[in-house]
Amino acid sequence: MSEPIVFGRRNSAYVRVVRLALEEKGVPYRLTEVDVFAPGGPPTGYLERHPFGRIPAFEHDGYRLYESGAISRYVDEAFPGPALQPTDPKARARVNQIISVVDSYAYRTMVWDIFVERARARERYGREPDEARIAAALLKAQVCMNALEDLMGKDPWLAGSALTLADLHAAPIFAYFRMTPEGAGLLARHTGLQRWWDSIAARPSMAATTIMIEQKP
Ligand SMILES: N[C@@H](CCC(=O)N[C@@H](CS)C(=O)NCC(=O)O)C(=O)O
Repeated sequence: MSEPIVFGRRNSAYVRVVRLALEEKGVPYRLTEVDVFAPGGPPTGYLERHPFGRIPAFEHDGYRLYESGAISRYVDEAFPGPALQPTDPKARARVNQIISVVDSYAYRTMVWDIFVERARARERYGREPDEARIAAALLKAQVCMNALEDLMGKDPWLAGSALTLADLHAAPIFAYFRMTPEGAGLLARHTGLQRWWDSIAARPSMAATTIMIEQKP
């Protein structure tokens, strides 16, 4: 079997999901940098890998795949290493529910409306952060955090007693969110999630996939 290839940028939250899955499984892989945010759009030919022009895309033994959820599940099922999904149907559905919550309600709110707006508005858009947008997003972020804490209950990981894909899909989003003062403050007040973050942040997979700006709040 050949080494899988991940196409995308190192600092993308969704690319990091896939890289975290590969790291947790202990699978060597190659990261091929693709900048879909370049002024001219995705590089020539990239739309053949991903018709929506997003990252990540993935290839393994000539098999091409896009969508981080499909890729992370493939990685878990196609390679040896610790299982990242439970076999029990209810527990597995919980993992999928959390992935869907993170994808549908947390990503845009916590990364774009809060992190990018607070920390990147000046360099990205040449303007001051839109405080109304941030304030509205913080309310939505709290709904997400309450829901995740509720689903997590007293477990150490988001979907039970073992690390799963649910944690790997959520961690890159929280990595950005907590870099804002508002995100760090909200996380500190959600003690279950803060404990979860402290555990996941300490994993070697997180160190191996650090987003370059991660250290700079
Ligand atoms: N549903 C996709 C979302 C991927 C996604 O939105 N990736 C972002 C980077 S983190 C992207 O490519 N954005 C480019 C754009 O919005 O044009 C997945 O799960 O892979």
